[in-house]
Amino acid sequence: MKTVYSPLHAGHAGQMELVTSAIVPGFEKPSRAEFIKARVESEKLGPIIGPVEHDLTAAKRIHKADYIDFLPTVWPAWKAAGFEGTAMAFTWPTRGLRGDVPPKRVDALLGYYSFDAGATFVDGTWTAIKSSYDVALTAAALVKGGERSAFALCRPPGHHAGAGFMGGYCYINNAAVAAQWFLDQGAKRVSILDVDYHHGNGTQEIFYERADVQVLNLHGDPMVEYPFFLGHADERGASAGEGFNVNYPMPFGTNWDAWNASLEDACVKLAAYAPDIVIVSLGVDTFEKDPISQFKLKSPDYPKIGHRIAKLGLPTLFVMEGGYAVEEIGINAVGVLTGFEDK
Ligand code: SP5
Ligand code: ZN
Repeated sequence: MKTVYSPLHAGHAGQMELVTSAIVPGFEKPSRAEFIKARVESEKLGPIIGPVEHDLTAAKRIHKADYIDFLPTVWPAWKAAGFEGTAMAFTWPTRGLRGDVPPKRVDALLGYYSFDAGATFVDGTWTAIKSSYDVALTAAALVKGGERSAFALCRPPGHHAGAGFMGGYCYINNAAVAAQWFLDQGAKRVSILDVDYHHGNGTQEIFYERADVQVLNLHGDPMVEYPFFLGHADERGASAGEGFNVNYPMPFGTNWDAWNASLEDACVKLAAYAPDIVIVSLGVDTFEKDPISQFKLKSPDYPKIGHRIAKLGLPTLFVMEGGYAVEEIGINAVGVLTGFEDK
């Protein structure tokens, strides 16, 4: 399996993160991608290639144009306003406020275009977002070109980003962009299997009323886990999309056996949908030692995930999402990929 990787992710570094009761160094940090890349090399998964640059047309097929156009302006506007440190939102247009009038200040616009304080900017952030998008589209093209699979080593991740907002370390929804791109290239149906610990609220929102993208999501129960406000089992899609969104919320402490039962059900539904392409939103924050998560998967479980996905027998694009136990992130993420290849 080929891996697509860009060193430009590394400029998205050094930001601060708001968590319950504190501001701490960001969990979503450059070493994540470097540990994964090192493991791809040491496991000899296959060649690592650089991305082809793309314009933003494919991003605007699923994201609002004004939102995408805002992203490269953030850091220059932040500096021009005389602000320092990490550019971070602090006010949001929730119920009872106007969500239809974009304000003129960059610190206010950060809130206008986000749902939490978790999508922050430093000077290298836009370049990293763009490189992550290029990585996803380049890997998608490998699969479209006939490869059985490809690995988009995306950083920053994407699955929390909706049509018009960022959040949860995510800006452009790389998996959703790739899904739409496959459809635009002639695919009839695409399935997105999101195994990240957190619910992929952005992916769900983007495709919620559509029948041409099936979205299957395994995650911590939003009654008690981030992103809290989406990801319940009764969210099954709407209008033409009725039945094509499937959520598997699971309790804190979920181990392999329980998690695997959800994976099995999702794979049965996926096979019944018979998509042309499978996109895996590959988060490994389900790991027992993840610093921000509450599931109990162990390193030997990750190859079993890949093995089950391979049994579907479909062209498969892996898109990197979360995973914050950096020492083991390479072992676990690449474990899924080697399991897929049955090595
Ligand atoms: C892509 C992805 O995995 N995004 C996750 C965003 C999670 N943001 C909320 C994190 C809350 C962490 N609180 C626990 C602090 C541990 N001491
Ligand atoms: Zn996650």
